[in-house]
Amino acid sequence: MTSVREAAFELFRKRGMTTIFGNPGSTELPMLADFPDDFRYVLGLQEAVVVGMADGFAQASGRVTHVNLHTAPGLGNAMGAIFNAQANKAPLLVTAGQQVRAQITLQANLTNRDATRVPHPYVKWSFEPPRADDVPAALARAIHIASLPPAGPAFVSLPMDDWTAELDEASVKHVIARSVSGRAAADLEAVRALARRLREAANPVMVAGPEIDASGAWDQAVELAERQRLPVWATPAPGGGRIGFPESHPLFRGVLPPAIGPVGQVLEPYDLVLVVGSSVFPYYPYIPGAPLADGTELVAITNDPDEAARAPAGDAIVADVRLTLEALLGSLDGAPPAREAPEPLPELEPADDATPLSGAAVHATLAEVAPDGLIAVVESPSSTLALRTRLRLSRPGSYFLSSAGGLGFGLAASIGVQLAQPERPVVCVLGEGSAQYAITGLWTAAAYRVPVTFLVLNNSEYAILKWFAGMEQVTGAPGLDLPALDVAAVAQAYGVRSARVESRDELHAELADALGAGEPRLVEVKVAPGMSL
Ligand SMILES: Cc1ncc(C[n+]2csc(CCOP(=O)(O)OP(=O)(O)O)c2C)c(N)n1
Repeated sequence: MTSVREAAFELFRKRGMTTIFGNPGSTELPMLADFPDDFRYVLGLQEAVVVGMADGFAQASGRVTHVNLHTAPGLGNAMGAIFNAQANKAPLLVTAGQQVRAQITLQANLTNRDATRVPHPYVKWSFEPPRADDVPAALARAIHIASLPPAGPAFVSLPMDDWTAELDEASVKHVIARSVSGRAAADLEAVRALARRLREAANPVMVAGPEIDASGAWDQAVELAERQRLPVWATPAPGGGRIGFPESHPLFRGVLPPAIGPVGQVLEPYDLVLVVGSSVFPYYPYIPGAPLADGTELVAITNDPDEAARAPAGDAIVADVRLTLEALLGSLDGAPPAREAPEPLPELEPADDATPLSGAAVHATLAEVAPDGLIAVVESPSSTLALRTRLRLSRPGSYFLSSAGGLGFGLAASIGVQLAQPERPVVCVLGEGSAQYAITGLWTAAAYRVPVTFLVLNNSEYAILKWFAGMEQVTGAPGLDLPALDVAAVAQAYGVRSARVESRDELHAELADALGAGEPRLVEVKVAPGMSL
């Protein structure tokens, strides 16, 4: 005989899921009893932070990651972060405790009423096992569903008395042992047809999306662009949560604008647009126009049937991005096309040193001190583009941003990313407003000595919302100023050493020190109001 708990932990162990992110309550304690030594529990102080950390860990490790929440209120707190995780395609097993079975019907306190309906729109599967005996199979099913493409969160509600139930070992051994793999190759006919279209195109272009990085197709994307002499644009910034192409590469052109009309215009000079690993497109805000100009065709490669189905224009191949690029490269053997490589981009103007610093000056300084292999986790809305332009990140797995734009991802995810990638330096770039949505994550960074460098750009406002107000012709909106937020002092209170700086020299020195410190540090820099490009 074995207990449900023993069987569940054996399942997690087999799947390499030995790091669990959580915030416990009385309904979760039975799961955590006699916590095995080979597992690590990472405590977050609020559930949105717990899910954000797990999201970062799942994306940076490529593994299904378990996040355990406290019944109804914990799950409720986590919803915004689960919304982010589904947009990020982060493979998460989300579990929450539930009342003992004998008290669900009478709805005792802490019953997670209609537990499966709560996260329903944002998870791939939502389930409460009908019997304790079914818990291991339900967990296994959720793990497989989370990892199958497109990856995303799956939810299981777990009545607290199930963990000690006894099971016949033979009944769970197959459930624990089995694996499921979901990388599907593309229809060869469709790949050959795409190869023909590419060969015949006069002026084709590639748009690189986040799934290139997630599927491990970085080298194939570079090879395809180089062999076919394709200029490369990054998919629009708000939805493109990962970088899919080296941004210092001479073929790289920049980040597409995020709205329908402007994207159509940027793509107008090209006769064939090959979108790799992105939706078409993560648009926001609404600026109408033609999604594609007359004379421009588009083919998207995506592992997400829904992305393929909802695209407003162009054809799509639904399959694993790396396998499809490999097949495409195979079909393109032969002489390279007689196309001119695009002109190199003009050199950037040096950033102005005037104080308060611009976002561009901050990111130029970060670029000066950036150690090899730097990973940037980013939530600094008014300076995201400046960061992309100045840092030119060029290695896989180097950039994470919430594809859904729900604030609170950045600070939390950076901790998960660092835990998953202990050998690489991680900088978490935050607006002072964004930092507040997951501020308690600083405690976790300090308590577990997770050596993230938090760089906070403080402009005393919600700058991006003021920009949106201009776009939307809104005047007189309240709630867009943030006077007197002292993030450095808050960091100290959570146990993270911090510094507040104003000049570029001070920023340079503090950042360089923080990045080499081997412990979490926070550097808060005063920046000028407004957008920074
Ligand atoms: C959970 C959540 N709540 C509210 C918003 C709306 N929102 C988008 S950007 C933003 C302001 C961010 O301010 P800050 O981090 O200071 O960055 P800045 O715009 O000044 O660069 C807000 C409130 C959001 N995206 N997510």
